[in-house]
Amino acid sequence: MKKVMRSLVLIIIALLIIPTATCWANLIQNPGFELGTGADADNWNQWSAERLDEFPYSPSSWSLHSWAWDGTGDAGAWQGISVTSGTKLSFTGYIMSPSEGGYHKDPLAGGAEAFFEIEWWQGSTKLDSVKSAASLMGASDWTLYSVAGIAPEGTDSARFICKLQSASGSSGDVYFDNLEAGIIPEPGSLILIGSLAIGLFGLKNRFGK
Ligand SMILES: [Ca+2]
Repeated sequence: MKKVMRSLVLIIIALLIIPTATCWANLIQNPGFELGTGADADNWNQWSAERLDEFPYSPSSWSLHSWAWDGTGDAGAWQGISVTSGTKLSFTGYIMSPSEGGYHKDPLAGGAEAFFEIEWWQGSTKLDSVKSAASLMGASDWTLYSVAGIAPEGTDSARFICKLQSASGSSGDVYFDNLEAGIIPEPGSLILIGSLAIGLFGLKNRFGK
């Protein structure tokens, strides 16, 4: 009887954990730019950016490369998902700019700034956006950057963006890799999961005697 109850409790805990884990499934398709044809990465909309097999985030083969060249403007790549207002999203990933100099290897300079951004959209109208608090503005080894935000009223989609912002006099190369995005659960649902877990442990102790 004790064994049966223990198995039952473990099965219920497993069923509770499965939907929780789904909340943290990566919402980014092709998050490491490993899938694609030549310079084009599958699932991504790229502008002034290309998929390159130089400087990948080890141990992968490919990353996203963008460049700034004296006023070429913003560059990068984005992909979108459907969301409802009030949804809290997180978006993280690695950014690097080479220090050696040369073709595809110039450090960011002259105000060129690389970061992650989440944009909130309603149909074809951009409502708002939020960018990572920190950004990369010079040579740097692979570093983790993150951004999080809550979808405002009226949102029906969100865009995850790897962006290189530049202006007149900006230059340099930047690489993005190993991205991850997810829905941050509401505190209420975490309390509910915690209460259920405490209840189950109580049940286990009661039947385990
Ligand atoms: Ca990669």
